[in-house]
Amino acid sequence: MSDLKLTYFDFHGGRGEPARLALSMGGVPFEDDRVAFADWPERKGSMPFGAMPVLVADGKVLAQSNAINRYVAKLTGLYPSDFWQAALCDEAMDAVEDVTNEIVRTMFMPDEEKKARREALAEGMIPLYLKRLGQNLTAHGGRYFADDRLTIADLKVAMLIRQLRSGILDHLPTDLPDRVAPELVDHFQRVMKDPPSRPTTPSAAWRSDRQVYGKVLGATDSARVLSQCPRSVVVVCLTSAVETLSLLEGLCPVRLCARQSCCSRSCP
Ligand SMILES: N[C@@H](CCC(=O)N[C@@H](CS)C(=O)NCC(=O)O)C(=O)O
Repeated sequence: MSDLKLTYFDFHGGRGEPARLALSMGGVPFEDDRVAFADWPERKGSMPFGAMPVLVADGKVLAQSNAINRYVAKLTGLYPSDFWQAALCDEAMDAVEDVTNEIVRTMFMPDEEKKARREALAEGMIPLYLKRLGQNLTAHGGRYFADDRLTIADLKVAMLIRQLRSGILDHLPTDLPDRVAPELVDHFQRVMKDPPSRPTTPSAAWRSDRQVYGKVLGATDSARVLSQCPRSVVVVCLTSAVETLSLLEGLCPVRLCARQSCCSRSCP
């Protein structure tokens, strides 16, 4: 068995989570290297494309999330051997990447521009993609995206649905998946019920060296906010509370700052 290290941000979502879930579900041991947002600037330069996830297998480095997903899924039996079924799996994963790329593009936009762009996405591209993914799911029997069984594609689509419903993304209505593709919501709930696929929580190391302060902010681009924070303090946006609170589960008591404006270093 390869010696594996998977490096990704320390939260239970995004591009790194499907591979984490697949390895956990497959019982494949791996080093779960979680990067705190505050540490990202100093680690970015060491990543092949300046981004994560990155997998190191026996000292060899692999970047690009879907390449990692496919590799890990082959190791864990979550990738079809039939070429056509494998292509269906890839189709779903690439569709999720298209949506993710569009959302990520809005992350650092000024608020008004972000609002307009996200509202446009919520009217156009995202429902189009969700509907098509839902139709694909139905066309393949309604339970899985490919091969009549759980594959890495199911994990990746489920992560997108969870993110869209979580409320972490301002200006995207959280009921969008329920309205336009309820079959994807059922699918997400089924996938998440599988005990080994439950989301992982932040690592103990992350917990132990940070105090967490909740702060009521209008925006939820936590990567930007967190990257400005001193290591000992993490400021969390609480307006879009669902995902944030699940991230905080078991971490420590959340304290709300009295002031409403966005800051980091002046936090207690
Ligand atoms: N095409 C790449 C995109 C990777 C990517 O943009 N990752 C994000 C996290 S999901 C990242 O590292 N962002 C921080 C940065 O770009 O500085 C992939 O699929 O892995």
